[in-house]
Amino acid sequence: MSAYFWFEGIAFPAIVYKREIIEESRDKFVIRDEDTVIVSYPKSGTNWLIEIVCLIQTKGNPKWIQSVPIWDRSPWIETQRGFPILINKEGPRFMTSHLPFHLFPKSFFRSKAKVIYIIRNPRDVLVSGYFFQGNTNLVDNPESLRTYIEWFLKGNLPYGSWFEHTRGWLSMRGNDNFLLLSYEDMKKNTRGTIEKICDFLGKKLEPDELDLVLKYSSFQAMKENKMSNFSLISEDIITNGLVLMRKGVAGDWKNHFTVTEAETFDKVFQEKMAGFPPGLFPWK
Ligand code: PPS
Repeated sequence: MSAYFWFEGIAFPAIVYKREIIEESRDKFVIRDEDTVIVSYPKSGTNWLIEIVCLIQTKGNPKWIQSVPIWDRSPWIETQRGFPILINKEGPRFMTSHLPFHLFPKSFFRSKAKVIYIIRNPRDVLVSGYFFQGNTNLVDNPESLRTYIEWFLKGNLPYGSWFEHTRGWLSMRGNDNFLLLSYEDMKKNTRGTIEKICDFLGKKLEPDELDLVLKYSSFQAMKENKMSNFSLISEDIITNGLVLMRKGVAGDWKNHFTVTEAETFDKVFQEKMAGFPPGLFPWK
């Protein structure tokens, strides 16, 4: 039996999603001008970004990130848990979504709400997803990485095709309320990226506050924070001990792809991402 249901051509893991909520998120959920949304294709560094934005809001004070689970600090719009929290919340909201562009709340496109979209080398997204989802009931269990690569290239995975997701959201480039970040830049220059996020959100941090944001959002600090490392996730989702904080590096795909797999991937990437300026994707 498949672990998914399909909505408008996109697969959603049946264990955490409901068709009605996906539909309501798109058609009825009202995004307000003062809201901020982190959007990503899964395994792109979403939780790292959430942690950073939470710490920016508290000026580096770790109390919030150490006392409230990450999915309640920035609820996922389209989930059974996140949706009701958000519709009942007053004031500016901070939220997250993995939704592809065409399923995102329609109200966003009439609002001034801010979206931060984070991208990551899709080869690393793939490897991260393979090791993560293989330990959950979110996807059908792939028998090998090769099978998972096939699914990834066809878009037969939760939230659909990475290529479509990225193409869709990149059409927002150039809008004032859209900030594009990459996992690779965040790794290379974390401080600079945090400053960029502060500028976008209109926040000013003192240098010592910025140091605290860096300290508490580091891979090691997040790995040790049970509110952020997914160790509190419900047992019916986990099959084999779930690790969110796996390696936290750029380029791990090179340890896993064969030469042929890398060539096949490159070919599909070139075809599907044709037309974007060279240099937009900051990975090799
Ligand atoms: S999810 O489940 O889709 O929301 O996953 P997501 O948070 O998008 O991505 C998980 C990957 O992000 C890495 N990660 C980090 N890297 C560096 N520094 C920090 N602080 C950090 N936090 C999370 C995490 O390790 C996953 O990548 P892999 O390659 O699997 O290690």
